[in-house]
Amino acid sequence: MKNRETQNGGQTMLITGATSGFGAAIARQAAMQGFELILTGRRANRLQEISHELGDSVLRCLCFDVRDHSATQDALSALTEKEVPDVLINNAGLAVGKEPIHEGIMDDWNRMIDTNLKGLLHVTRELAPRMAKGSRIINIGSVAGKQPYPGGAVYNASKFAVDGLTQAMRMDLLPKGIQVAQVAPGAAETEFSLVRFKGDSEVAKSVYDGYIPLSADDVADAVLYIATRPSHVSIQDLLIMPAAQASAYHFYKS
Ligand code: NDP
Ligand code: 8X3
Repeated sequence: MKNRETQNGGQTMLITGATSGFGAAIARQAAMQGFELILTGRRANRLQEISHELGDSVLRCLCFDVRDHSATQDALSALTEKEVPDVLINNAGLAVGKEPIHEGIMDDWNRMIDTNLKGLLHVTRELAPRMAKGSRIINIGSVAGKQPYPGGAVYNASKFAVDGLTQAMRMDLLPKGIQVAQVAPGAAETEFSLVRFKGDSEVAKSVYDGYIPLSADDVADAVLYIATRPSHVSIQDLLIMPAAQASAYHFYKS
């Protein structure tokens, strides 16, 4: 297990899903704030691009699918003691489809459950035993993990699971001195809707018509706030919404 006093700056942050959206924005803001980064995702070209952009702040890029348990183990077990994160951001995730439950597609359901729930478990099981006292784990949940909405059933279930897991992980990791937080965003314009609607860019864009959604930077700012609190301060759950969104399904659109 890593045994190193944590201080702001010079800490290591590992981000899953760093190739776009929140993960890439977190990487950029964390680099600005002096973190050294381990960036992960499936798209090697994107990892290369962001690594090139962030230069010396990036210690290592790891290309693997969080759904694949043994690939996750192989990639993460290669980390040196210095590379074991002081801050782990469990961000990789997705929604696929928006059909009602009776029309749902099994392959879509498996992708969401295997990524959002099992992927988070695969990464956490590998890293938590090596993380030092004073480290933090920040899980990216969603308002969809606090309130369900029509057509969201399995995505909702996967994010309700993240909410429950975050609370339980916090209890289990308390004696190890590892803080566990959740950031639960509302609607944010990233590649999320493009993935959800399987590449249909018109439908994806229409999700954000008539209001100003969160940006990836808005969410990254909340994550960095949690990651940089003094070590005796634990932000446990942060719900961040666009001003035009009151709940998972109440929007004020003009
Ligand atoms: P993006 O689609 O822009 O980013 C998703 C990231 O997850 C990508 O870097 C992708 O990388 C990675 N990822 C997806 N599947 C896998 C996998 N099997 N293995 C490894 N990495 C994977 O979406 P967001 O940035 O918006 O989403 C990030 C997180 O935020 C997700 O957990 C999402 O559920 C959550 N969220 C999003 C909201 C929104 O409105 N945008 C609101 C609330 C929560 P790659 O494809 O290269 O593997
Ligand atoms: C993503 C937000 O409302 O599209 O978690 O489910 S929502």
